[in-house]
Amino acid sequence: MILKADKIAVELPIPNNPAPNDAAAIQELLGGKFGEMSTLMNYTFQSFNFRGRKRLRPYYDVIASIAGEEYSHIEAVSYAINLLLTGSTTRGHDPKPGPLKEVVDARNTYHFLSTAQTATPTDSMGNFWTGQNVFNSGNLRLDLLHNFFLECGARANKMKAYEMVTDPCAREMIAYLLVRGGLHVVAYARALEHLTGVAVTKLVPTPELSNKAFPETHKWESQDSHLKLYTYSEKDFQQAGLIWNGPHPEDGKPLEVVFGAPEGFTPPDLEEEPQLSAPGAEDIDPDMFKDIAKKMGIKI
Ligand code: MN3
Repeated sequence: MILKADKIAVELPIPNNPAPNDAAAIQELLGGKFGEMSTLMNYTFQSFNFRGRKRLRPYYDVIASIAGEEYSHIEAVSYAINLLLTGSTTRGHDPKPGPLKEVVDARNTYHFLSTAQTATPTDSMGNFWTGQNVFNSGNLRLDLLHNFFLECGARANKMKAYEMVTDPCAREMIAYLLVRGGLHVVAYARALEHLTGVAVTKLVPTPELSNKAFPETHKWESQDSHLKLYTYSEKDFQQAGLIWNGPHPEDGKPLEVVFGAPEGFTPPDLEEEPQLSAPGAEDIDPDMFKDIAKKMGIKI
């Protein structure tokens, strides 16, 4: 089961300018083959489908813990896309001046035709994410090898996406994912080491460029975020610590399991976009909710 918080993992600065084509590029990190939807769904299915849990519990706990975190990553990428798209059309109800005309040449027209100027479950070319991106053979060694490869591929895409976009909103989000995805690379490398004795952490970092080359990662690393594996549960998945221990392969600092989730930040509020009929519901009176809340003793 999952417990949700109305928080976002990384505080995103408001973009300097709307940038619909930057948003289109960032879509690769959401719905691409190596995007966050893929990591989320790979580890989710692998944890649901895990056989031999009694004997191999620590591996299950690592995969299930990381699956929990990936939900917060699809959320972070989506919010960055939403913020980069905000302001790229003219707000208002009057269709005659063509409030959407500014975006007719935007690379991803789904952002405006199919949604309310918001994220889509697609890659950077507008291809919809597919379950064919999920690999779950059931063989622990194969699945962990796949996950290690997936996280390295994801890291490569994050690095390239960072190099395509210069807005602080996009870069802040990517840097956070580089740190956390970098930790997931190490986690699957450690799991493979425990399972086989092969020194997989010697392949870290792949690609070879260190996260330290990306300035926005520094504050996360100074808070030891690259060392902390969160279980996303107060009580469960504690055996992840039987695998997640020892020195970090890059800086030698001790790896640490944290029971629970990071505190997070309040998610940005997205303004209404009347030219996209979003959200509509014009005749909802906020006072109606106030009255109901008062009667029910709910704080709003
Ligand atoms: Mn991730």
